[in-house]
Amino acid sequence: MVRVLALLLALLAAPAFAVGYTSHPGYPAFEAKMIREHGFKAAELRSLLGQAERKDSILEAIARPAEKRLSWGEYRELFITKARIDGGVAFWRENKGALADAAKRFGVDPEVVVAIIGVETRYGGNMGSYRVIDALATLSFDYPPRSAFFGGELEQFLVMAREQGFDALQLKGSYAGAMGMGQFIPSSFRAYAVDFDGDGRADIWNSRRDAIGSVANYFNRHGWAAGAHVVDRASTVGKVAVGSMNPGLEPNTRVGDLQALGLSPGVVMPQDVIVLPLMLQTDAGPEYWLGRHNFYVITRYNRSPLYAMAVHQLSQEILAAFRQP
Ligand SMILES: [Ca+2]
Repeated sequence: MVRVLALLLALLAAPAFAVGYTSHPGYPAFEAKMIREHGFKAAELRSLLGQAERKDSILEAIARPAEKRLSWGEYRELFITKARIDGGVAFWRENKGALADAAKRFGVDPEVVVAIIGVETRYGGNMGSYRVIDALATLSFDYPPRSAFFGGELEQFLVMAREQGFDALQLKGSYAGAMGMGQFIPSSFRAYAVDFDGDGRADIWNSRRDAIGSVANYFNRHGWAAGAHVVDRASTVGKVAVGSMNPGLEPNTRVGDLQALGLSPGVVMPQDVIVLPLMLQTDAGPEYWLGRHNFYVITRYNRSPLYAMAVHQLSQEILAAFRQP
């Protein structure tokens, strides 16, 4: 029996069982591009992609993201919890220096950086268990609706691993190839990740200082205005023009024109400020909100109004709890 088990284990461990992507019909074009544009060697690419595995659970997950399944009320319950608020206060206390340095250098409020890391990975507690190469290869080669996007991310990933001296077969991330405490996809890593602890590379998995600096830099580069309003509650004044609610992610409506849509701002705002009118569903009925420029900036991280609302509200809860003696 022991001998049979040992044989089984040896068979399971044998590389002959790895699926690999080098025989996929889409592989030759990818290989040619990596050689032509980035100077990779064919043998090196075949070794890497030959060890990448198709994961059906990734194909299932990509088809039903939380932002599309849940109402605002349900989404809010997932992220605005006592555990996540307490976790944010603890993370802030433990990383006070790094958060203060990032706020100073990048002009981004610390509570927003903390909330992003909290929503993305529970402060680094859940950074994803897929090998990034499996996630990106599966989505590049076996998910036609987004193969162009994920093919680009696979390309960026291999370049990134080479640049930073990471082992491309070891790095872990989400089912969509998002990495580290702030869940950067490879193109975002290359554009925005920073080495904020000065050890020579941006390690957003293991260095909290690097993760904090990288999220703050991302917000800085997308135009975060420190201390400015993010989103304010609106009240209804008559019948709401439902067809004009949630018109995208960018503010598009003058405050002066809100009344014609059946809304009135919950705070004093000049008539010519441009806002994003939002209607978000909860069990108790719809909530109405007015997104500002900073709300739009949060959606540059994840293009969903529910996500931006959750990050903002979590940031405010953490800030309030952090300030309590
Ligand atoms: Ca570093």
